[in-house]
Amino acid sequence: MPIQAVDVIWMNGELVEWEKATIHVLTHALHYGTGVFEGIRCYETPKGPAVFRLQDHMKRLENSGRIFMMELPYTADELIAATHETIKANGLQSCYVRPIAFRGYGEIGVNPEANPIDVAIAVWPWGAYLGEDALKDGVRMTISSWRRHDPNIIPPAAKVTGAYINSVAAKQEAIHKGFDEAIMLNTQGYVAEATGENIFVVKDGEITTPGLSAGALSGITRNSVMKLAADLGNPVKEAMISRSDLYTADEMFCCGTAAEVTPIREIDGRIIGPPGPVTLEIQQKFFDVVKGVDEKYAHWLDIVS
Ligand code: PPE
Repeated sequence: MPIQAVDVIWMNGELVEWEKATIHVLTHALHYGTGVFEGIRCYETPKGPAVFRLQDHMKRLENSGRIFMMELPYTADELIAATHETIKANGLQSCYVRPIAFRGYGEIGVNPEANPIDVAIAVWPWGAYLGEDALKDGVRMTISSWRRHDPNIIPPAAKVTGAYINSVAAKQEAIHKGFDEAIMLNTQGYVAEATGENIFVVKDGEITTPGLSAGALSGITRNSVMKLAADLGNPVKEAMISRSDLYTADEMFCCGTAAEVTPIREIDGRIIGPPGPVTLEIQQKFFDVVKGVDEKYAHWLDIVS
């Protein structure tokens, strides 16, 4: 997805011009993947631009850092204020928000501890992640030949830059095979997640998703979908999901901040079909909530004042 440049990026406490938000080529994170990040969306609502579950995202960023002994030099509240400042400074009504904290320039070598922890927050307008038609018509997925990294290799609970090489490999393979996205199995062979989304399966009216112990990122959209589905009278069950569960599903969808709630219409030549009623109901509810139409979850919306 192309980046649409805006005016300024927040870097280590200051707003800097977009073109000047650069780093040294010997930045530790570039060499060793020592960065933690988030993906957040800000939606246009009747009360103005609103960031969806901002506090939860900043908390996860802090936790990702904690797993890798990276104590962030800013508190979650400071990063929340910085996010507001950056959105306002760029005059955006809706956007994607990308905070990143990473080991910067200092030493080269695997031990990162002499390197500073730099923090940046970028925002830009971003459309539908899996393509403009994806939200309406659904996407085609394939099961990757690459396995998801295991909790004792790289914890899926941490949104760490280095781990994404696993997603990159699976994504490229899927695109080269002619699919939109890859589903990754864990080392035991059960469904973990997609390269940047959590997976949900609907069978005989029952909704299931892999548990976090299957190697899924604790997605904030996943958590939101689980709450909304329960409200709609159809609570989601966490279960071990095998590839045949995917092939025989009545409906499937994936979700994430970037992908929002995207239906899956085919998996490896097995046609699941156009988006089904359970998927569509959850998708509608999700957009009503993030866009401030449904007031019940107003506390999830962080209004940029
Ligand atoms: N799994 C993975 C591997 C993942 O990267 C994401 C988010 C999710 C699940 C869903 O998590 P959440 O956004 O909290 O619901 N992926 C982010 C980055 C995508 C990218 O290409 O970069 C995102 O959706 O912003």
